[in-house]
Amino acid sequence: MDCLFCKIIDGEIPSTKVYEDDVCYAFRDINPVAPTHILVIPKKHIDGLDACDEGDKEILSHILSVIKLIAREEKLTGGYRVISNVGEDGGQSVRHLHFHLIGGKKLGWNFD
Ligand code: DGP
Repeated sequence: MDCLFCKIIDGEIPSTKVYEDDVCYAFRDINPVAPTHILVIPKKHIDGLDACDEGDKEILSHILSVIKLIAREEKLTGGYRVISNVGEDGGQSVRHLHFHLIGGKKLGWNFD
């Protein structure tokens, strides 16, 4: 499968790793929109949140706990935002499930 994020997990494409375990991988976004902008992705290829099924529940809950852990390590004490874009209207450009962890500044709320 020709998937950019699978290649990042495999190390074929370099990335700045923030966290890794058996289930997920986290790395810094190439186009950060805030001082902290990290992507957390499952090692299992899943196209997006819309492609998750019952069997992926443990992966999803694990990723959410990892996000909390990373936020603590990144010292995002003032808060942060977690986003998963889904499909074309949602602005998803990479069809491998990912959660954006964004913080380090006061975030606005702007949908164009
Ligand atoms: P989304 O638009 O929600 O599908 O987010 C995809 C994100 O992936 C986007 O913020 C930019 C990031 N991205 C795309 N290609 C690369 C890459 O090669 N390396 C890294 N670190 N991030 C990438």
